[in-house]
Amino acid sequence: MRIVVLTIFPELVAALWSHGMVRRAVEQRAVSAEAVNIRDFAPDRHHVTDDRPYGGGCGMVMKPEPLAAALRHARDTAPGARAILMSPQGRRFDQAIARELSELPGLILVCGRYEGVDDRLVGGLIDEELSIGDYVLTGGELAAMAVADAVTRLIPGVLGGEESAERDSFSDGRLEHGHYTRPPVFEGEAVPEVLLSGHHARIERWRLESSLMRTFVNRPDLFEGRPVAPAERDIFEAWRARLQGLLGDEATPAAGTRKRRRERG
Ligand code: 4HQ
Repeated sequence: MRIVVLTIFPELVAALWSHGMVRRAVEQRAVSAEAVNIRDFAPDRHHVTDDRPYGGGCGMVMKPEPLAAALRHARDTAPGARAILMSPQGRRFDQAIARELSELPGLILVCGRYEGVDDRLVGGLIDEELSIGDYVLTGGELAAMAVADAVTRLIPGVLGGEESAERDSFSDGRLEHGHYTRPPVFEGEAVPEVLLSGHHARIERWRLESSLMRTFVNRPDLFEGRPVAPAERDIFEAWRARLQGLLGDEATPAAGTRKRRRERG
């Protein structure tokens, strides 16, 4: 995968490939990453990339010519790449989109500054707009880095153990289970007993239950519009049984549903 980021602050973006797992991915040649300075494509002597907005008002707009030239250059060095503008108006970036992008031959991530880029670029040289969330950044760089980071760790070979990506939060529509390491007791709090037991089946079940509980409490929206897997159903049924024990059979609507089904035979 080739990733080219167009920015007026290439050092800021290059910090991503100088550290940690993304650096290793570049060293392994799993990705080739480059931050291209848009200013290098400004034709005038002072390499100006911004100008005043037509119609007046405060703030500046990114001039289309340097960006267009930088984009054409990037397309030449990244065949088949998708050109993406970082923008609050874009499709909301998530793990499913990260997976989709990780299967492309290349990404060209365009970072605006100031009030944004001249709108004529959006309909033309840009394939798609992506947003990393409903808040306003001073530039697209942090958004591009978030996308490049999330995509890079999904490229085959980058994580080492591919199953690690399968266990990630969101990859199966749930948050991840809790994690613990030594010491066994920290500030009076012990690691859950089962994790020290060496009993793999029970550990797997604990992890699934932890994952479901954290999702249920923190992000119940993640359960909407997706099927409940059989192993998940087992745990939900166990919760239901415990709640019914606590509240009494008739007190829960679910108990009523079951009774009616029994009556229907
Ligand atoms: N931007 N997700 C770049 C964002 C943003 C976001 C605001 C994009 C400033 C110039 N980008 N302009 N949120 O806040 O992607």
